[in-house]
Amino acid sequence: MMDSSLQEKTLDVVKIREQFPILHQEVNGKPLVYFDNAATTQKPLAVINAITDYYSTINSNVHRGVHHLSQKATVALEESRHKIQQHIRAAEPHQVIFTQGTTDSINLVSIAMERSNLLRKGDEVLVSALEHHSNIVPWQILCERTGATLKVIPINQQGEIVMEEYRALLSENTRLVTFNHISNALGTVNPVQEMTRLAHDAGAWVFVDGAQAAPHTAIDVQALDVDFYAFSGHKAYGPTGIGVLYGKEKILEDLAPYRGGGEMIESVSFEKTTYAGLPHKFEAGTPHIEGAIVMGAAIDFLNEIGLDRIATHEEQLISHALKRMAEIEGMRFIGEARQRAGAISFLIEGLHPYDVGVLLDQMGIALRTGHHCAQPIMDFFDIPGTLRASFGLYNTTGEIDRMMEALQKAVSMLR
Ligand code: C6P
Repeated sequence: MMDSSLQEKTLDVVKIREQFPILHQEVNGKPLVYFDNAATTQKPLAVINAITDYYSTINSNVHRGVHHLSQKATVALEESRHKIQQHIRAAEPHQVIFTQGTTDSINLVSIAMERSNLLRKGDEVLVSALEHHSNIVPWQILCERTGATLKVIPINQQGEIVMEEYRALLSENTRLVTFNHISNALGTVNPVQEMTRLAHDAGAWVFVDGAQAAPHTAIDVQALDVDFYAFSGHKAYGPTGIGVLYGKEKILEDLAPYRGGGEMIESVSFEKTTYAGLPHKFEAGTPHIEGAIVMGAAIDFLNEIGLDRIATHEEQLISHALKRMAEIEGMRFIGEARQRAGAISFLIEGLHPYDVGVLLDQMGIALRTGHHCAQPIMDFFDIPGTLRASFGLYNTTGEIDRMMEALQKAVSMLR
């Protein structure tokens, strides 16, 4: 009998789930409930098949050969770049640089800024207290190496950025402000447009970590007016090992390259090497060709469903989950931002999150436990970690109800 809750209001989830073979398995004798989408999403057949298609039909190196396959692979890769450009509403395809993922995109900019001698003692980089380690450590290294100062934009008990304190931190010394679009640890959605406007008023650049936004919300880099925006393919139903850095054209043109090698040059001699234009200047070596092409297939998949519908469906999941989870005695939500998406972090009084996570796994439910690579957030709340349920477009309210049964069972076993 079909689970009636699968037929959700906004999306035909039954049909969508048919496209995700991995979801139709049992874990520990129970149907899998996958609530670890913030770590990585599962892949639809459109993506899985596109990988096979690439290797079965056009596998070849790109931008190098006159032969048929190389040209086909090159066209497919550039078409994918074009798709991504349109998807994030960038002005030009060459503002889309293929990287290994969000972490790589952040390192690219931080290293390129150092090489371009853009920071010196007295300069300041503002980073929000809501960040994943990937959006902290590269900037810390940049500050250590240049003598600049890293300053932290505080958050409140709801897990929201404190805007008055942010305004107060901005000054003529601020060179860069960085924060995520959506927090992986708490699900907070940050006011990107407003924060960017304030940073620009102070003359600073803005780097937005969009790793958790790409699967949940439409992105318009020009409306947001950010200087840089990064995301990963694997969190948005695409392959691992591929991601994107978007940057404003003039800024990217002026930045020094961060890796040297083939593909990123115009001409090489022992006396002087000149660099290729965008985007190739930042794409040294053979790229992750299959990943880049298949990321385009993932974008097609998302657009066929529609990000607005996905966002509405996921809002329904979050509000159903928050309502149901509040039934558990001792439930403590970590992060209760007014604007939230993607993830719910929580603790249950008297229980260690790891113990609960292990019991849930035994009942077929995949949640993440721990600090979620965001230790400063855990320090702020004075906790070692949380349990985190993070949702994707294929999840259902029925699955949330199953998680609830499992949580109740885990609580009665552990108490
Ligand atoms: N967060 C999570 O379970 P990479 O590994 O480069 O694709 O993404 C890193 C990253 C950067 N920023 C944010 C906001 C993220 O959420 C992540 C990855 C995963 O929350 C793995 S720790």
